[in-house]
Amino acid sequence: MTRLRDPYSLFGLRNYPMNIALKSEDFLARLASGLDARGLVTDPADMAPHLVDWRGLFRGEALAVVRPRTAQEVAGVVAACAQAGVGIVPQGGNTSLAGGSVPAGEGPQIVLSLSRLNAIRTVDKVGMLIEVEAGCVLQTAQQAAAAAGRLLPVSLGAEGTAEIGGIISTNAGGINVLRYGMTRQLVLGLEVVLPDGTLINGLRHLRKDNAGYDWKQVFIGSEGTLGLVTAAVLRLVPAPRHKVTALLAVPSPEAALSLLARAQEEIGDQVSAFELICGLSFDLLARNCDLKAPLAAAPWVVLMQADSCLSGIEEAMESVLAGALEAGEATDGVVAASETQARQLWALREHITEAEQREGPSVKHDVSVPIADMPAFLAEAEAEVARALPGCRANMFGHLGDGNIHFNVLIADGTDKAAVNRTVHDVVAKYAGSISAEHGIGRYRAPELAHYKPQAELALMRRLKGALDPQGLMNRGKVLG
Ligand code: 2HG
Ligand code: ZN
Repeated sequence: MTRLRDPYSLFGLRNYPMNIALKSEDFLARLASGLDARGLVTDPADMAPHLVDWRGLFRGEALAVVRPRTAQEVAGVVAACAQAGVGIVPQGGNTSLAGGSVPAGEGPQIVLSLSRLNAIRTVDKVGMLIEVEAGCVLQTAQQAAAAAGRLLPVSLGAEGTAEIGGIISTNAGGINVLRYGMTRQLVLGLEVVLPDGTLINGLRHLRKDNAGYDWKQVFIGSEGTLGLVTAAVLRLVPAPRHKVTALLAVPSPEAALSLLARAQEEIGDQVSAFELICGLSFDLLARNCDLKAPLAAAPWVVLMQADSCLSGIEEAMESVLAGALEAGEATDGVVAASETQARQLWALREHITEAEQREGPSVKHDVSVPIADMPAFLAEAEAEVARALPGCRANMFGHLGDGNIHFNVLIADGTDKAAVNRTVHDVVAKYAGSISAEHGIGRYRAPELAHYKPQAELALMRRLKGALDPQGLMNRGKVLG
């Protein structure tokens, strides 16, 4: 085993006087005794990918990366950490955009990777649910549901890497929220490990369960700061057999909202995705990813999808598009004629993050405002960026149907990122919006949460944190800072 510095000399005893006698090697040996040979990683090269986020913006240190295979092993590791006063950073696919899954804060910590708990335990076609372990990759769970003729309706760009535990811990959003809701709406049951190592099995296969507090909600979206998700029961829906995808040039966000209203009136809740993308995103896609939209250049573009178990959805979409073109809500449009074409249209949307990353430094904002206020918000926030941050450009794209836009600012080297955040978030606050619609707070937005969240709500959050994690071991430095 690699010899490590003693965590207490490493991080200072002053703040963490819990178990003074404990030495890091004794502690790690104790962890190793309950795990198999691959369960404890201390080699710096093997640990390295777990200590940095995928964008290379957030880095941290850990005593070890611990990789248990079962919920019982997770509980044992957490209990040992609780006894030793060692912090725990839960980690799934490490796809966070908010630095939520790499170590931050002070004191000795381990990264607890859930990736080896990756079994799909049940796919229940009649009960329309799936029971799956936390480390299962979202796409693998989607494929298992599809093989049973069902849909697991969480869909997002990172689905080939993101794991179910992280999806639940961050209450992930994605492109299908408009129709199926956030992850929270899909969770029927959870198995969790509390910060003291208690394992709680709430994996009930029930649609209705009003017997007592719905405690699972506390662990959904709390970003691993209150406990660890080890397995879940998720709701499935019937897999739609007919799907229609359209890309439309629109003159403005106002026009896009009229188009959304038209689509919802004519197609109803079968509109499953409604994404708004600004012209700059297409410049970035062409320049950095060699991807081009099959449309005339436009200030804004809408990517819309509707799906249904019944036929007729294609005709309904065509009628919506004809109406939109006639009313001036759209100036150009294409409808995918095949699954391949639909994938090509979605590839444009899914590559924006990569195209933006390749362009240079950017500051991300994942904000929501009331849907009807989105046009005014976009105009005001863009004007404010131009006024307060000369040389910066707003790359705006996202889930208009959910009132959630990724208002990312491309910055010049040396720009004060905190000032960029404040410029955008002050406009969000003016519209009574949220500074995190779907990516979470993590480490990145913790100072902004402290600034914008009302004191009474922060106090309530601290009471919850104190009740469940009195030692402050879980995901230090995240959410509440
Ligand atoms: C998306 O909607 C993701 O594509 C990522 O939430 C957004 O890169 C981003 O800012
Ligand atoms: Zn998004």
